[in-house]
Amino acid sequence: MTRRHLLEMAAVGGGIAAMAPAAAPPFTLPKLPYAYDALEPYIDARTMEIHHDKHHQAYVDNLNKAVVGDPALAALTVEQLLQKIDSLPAPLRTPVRNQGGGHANHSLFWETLAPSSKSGKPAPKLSAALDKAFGGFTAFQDKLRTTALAVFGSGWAWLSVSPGGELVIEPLPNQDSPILTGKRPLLGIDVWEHAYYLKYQNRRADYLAAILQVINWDYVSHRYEELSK
Ligand code: MN3
Repeated sequence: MTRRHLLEMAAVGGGIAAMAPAAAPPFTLPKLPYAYDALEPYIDARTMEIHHDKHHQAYVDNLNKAVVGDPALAALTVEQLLQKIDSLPAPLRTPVRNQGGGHANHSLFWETLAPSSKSGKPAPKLSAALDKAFGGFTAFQDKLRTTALAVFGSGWAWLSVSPGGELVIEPLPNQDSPILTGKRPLLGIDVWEHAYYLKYQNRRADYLAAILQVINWDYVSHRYEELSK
């Protein structure tokens, strides 16, 4: 039962106000779309388990704590919260940026990964856009990898669609989402040490070479087509 289903049921049943305040917290940890060990040997099962069950859960829990007592905000999606961050009450902006960003970023991250046997290639429309923006798939991968390698401290390297519809690669610190600057994220590479330290320790370059073997290009291509409409 997702939050959206609950809201729809509540709406059918007489309005969102019919939901008891003691209902389940508004934000919930999405299930991994594959087993913890599905990305082996590139990403190890223990890292996936801790990353999803502990790190992502903590962003969800902290976001729930931040919006508790504010039903209007709790009724929004995390993407909507990030989109309207500048109009939120001042005390909420930092938790939404960090915890909401962490929740949104990881929710997308799990979906954009797949076992290497199912990684595939960008579909024609995305492939053409990558060629146009970066000069080819190999050049795109090189740019994403070097951008991720250069992130100082904790952060992500992002492939996003800009407000003007262009594909852009950018590094962002911490859990800052591309949504904060009006972009629509397609694919993010998490380079917080929690994403790779158990298997790769300080060897971020090795982790980056590995994770590029387990990108779910079907998902990313489909997302690009949806966001380009
Ligand atoms: Mn992470």
